[in-house]
Amino acid sequence: MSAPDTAALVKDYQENGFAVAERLFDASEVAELNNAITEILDVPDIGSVAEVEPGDNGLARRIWSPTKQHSAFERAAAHPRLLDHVEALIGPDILFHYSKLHLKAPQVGSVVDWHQDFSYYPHTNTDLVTALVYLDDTTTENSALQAIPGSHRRGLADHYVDGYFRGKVAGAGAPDPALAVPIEAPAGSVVFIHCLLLHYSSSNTSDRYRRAFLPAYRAADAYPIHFGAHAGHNEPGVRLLRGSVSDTARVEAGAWRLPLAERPFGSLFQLQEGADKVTATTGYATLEEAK
Ligand SMILES: O=C(O)CCC(=O)C(=O)O
Repeated sequence: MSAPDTAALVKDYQENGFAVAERLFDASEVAELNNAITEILDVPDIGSVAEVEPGDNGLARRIWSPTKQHSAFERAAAHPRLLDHVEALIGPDILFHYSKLHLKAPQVGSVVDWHQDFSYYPHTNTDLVTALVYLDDTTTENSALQAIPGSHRRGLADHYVDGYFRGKVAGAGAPDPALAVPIEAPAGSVVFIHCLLLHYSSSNTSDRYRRAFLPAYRAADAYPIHFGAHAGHNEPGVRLLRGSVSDTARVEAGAWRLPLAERPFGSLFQLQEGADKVTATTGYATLEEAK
């Protein structure tokens, strides 16, 4: 199979910090992934596989490490079509970093506050990309990702509140929402997010789900510079998907504030909401990702 034409994707990514590959996964592949979600959640204790929305609706908002929970996600994360696009963005030597899955339920769907992914896991360089795979047709109403184009070229914003890392850009430093661009796309499309892109998503005000699978990748010569909870949890699962491993860390000059949180957390939802770490009975203790 010939390599896809990714010139426009690369141009968008370099200019804006994000780029969309429409319908990279076809309808049957999307259906397979949505069936896999149903299978993962078909357990007596949903808290053993997922994080639930606050309150008492019992709805899952986040499936932990879906690539570890179902082979359909493992295959999708390593799909050659997806990796061809990742390669165009970060080069031929590709590590799988980690994965997660967000389920934004109709009329619910927790907010994801403004943030840059790199604030959670600083590395020696910024060739880290998250692929957000929409599993439903996605519009502003059902919580399309929103981003500030070009923000990936302006360094790392302040993700601290009251002296601790809170994984969000809040208060006076928060971006003007009027500058945000909603990234709407049909099911099966993939939004590639540069690790320094400022992005957020609102709650879901529609009657439709917005499910998204998020495998994250990095160049093989990008090494973590902070061995906190995220690296502690995810580094053992990092593996080569394409190309060669690197015995050399490529280092971009810069000063990166480290994610020193006040207390342990599982997901970015928990951290941004200021929630206490959830108890072992929910299963977070074994499946948490710290992002
Ligand atoms: O699922 C979303 O809407 C956003 C996810 C996100 O920004 C993240 O997990 O970093």
